[in-house]
Amino acid sequence: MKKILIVGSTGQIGSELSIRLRSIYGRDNVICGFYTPPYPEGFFDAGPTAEINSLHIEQIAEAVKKNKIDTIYNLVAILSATAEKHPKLGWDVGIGSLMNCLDVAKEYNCAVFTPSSIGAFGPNTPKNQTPQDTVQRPNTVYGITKVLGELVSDYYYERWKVDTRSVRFPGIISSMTLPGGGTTDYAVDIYYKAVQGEDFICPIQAGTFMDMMYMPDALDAAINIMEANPDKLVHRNSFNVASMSFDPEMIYSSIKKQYPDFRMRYAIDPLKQSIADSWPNCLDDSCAREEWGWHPNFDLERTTADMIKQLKIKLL
Ligand code: AKB
Repeated sequence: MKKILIVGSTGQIGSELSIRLRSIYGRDNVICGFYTPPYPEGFFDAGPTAEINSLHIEQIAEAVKKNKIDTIYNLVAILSATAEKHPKLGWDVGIGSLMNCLDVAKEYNCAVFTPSSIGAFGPNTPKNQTPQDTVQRPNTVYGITKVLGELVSDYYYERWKVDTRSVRFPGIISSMTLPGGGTTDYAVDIYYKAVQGEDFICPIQAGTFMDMMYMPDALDAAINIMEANPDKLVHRNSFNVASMSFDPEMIYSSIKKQYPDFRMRYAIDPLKQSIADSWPNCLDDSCAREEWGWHPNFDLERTTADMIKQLKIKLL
């Protein structure tokens, strides 16, 4: 049975990953590191927690030692659009947390998952069916931290046999905790507006395609890569994973089937648009499928149906 520490467990991914991991490995075998509020409802009653500022390595080490942790999920990051506004913060948080987790993992013999992103690609990368191994010259701070994360994670594996593994997440759509500061956030915000009966102002231009994924598939990816048979892994940091690619018009049409009066207008955010333009349209995830059996379950229509169902429970 694994003993897991999630560093940054209160954000969009962590708040749902913690629930899923506890359902698999047991409530007391998953320690949720928290630092920045707000905390998800019922957070402190749901299982063991540890206050961890991931920029303080001794706090990570203490939690690992005390709880005999063997696997660290490092989910701390400043997302793409916010990192462009505050580049030093984006760098310090992304790289600081990564290096601290890797060094603690090296000392205490832990496996480490640190998500990469479609943001690890840049304007010179092939846009369609982006290969697993290709040009990675991102022009955002977030993207640079993700490329460095991939390289240094592979380095810790090659040099010190730290069991590092990762996936390149697309934009993640979910209903429990809002993302913050990402370029793909519009694909979450649009559902909230539809369910709340408000118009949606879209910051991303029609015709801009990006990969997206519904949270249950993202959780499967994060858990299954850590469970994969290491002998089958040709790659480690980091795997392309994909489930759907759409532009704003496609998600709008999908929602309009359930809310025919829902209206969307455009007010393009130049920063987010330039980031989106530098990212791929859709990734080729065949290596993840071959090496550890990755397969998604949610397409756009299934995602829309479930998001609307969940948000009605949450908001109405
Ligand atoms: C962002 O938009 O910054 C993130 C990502 C794709 O990594 N959601």
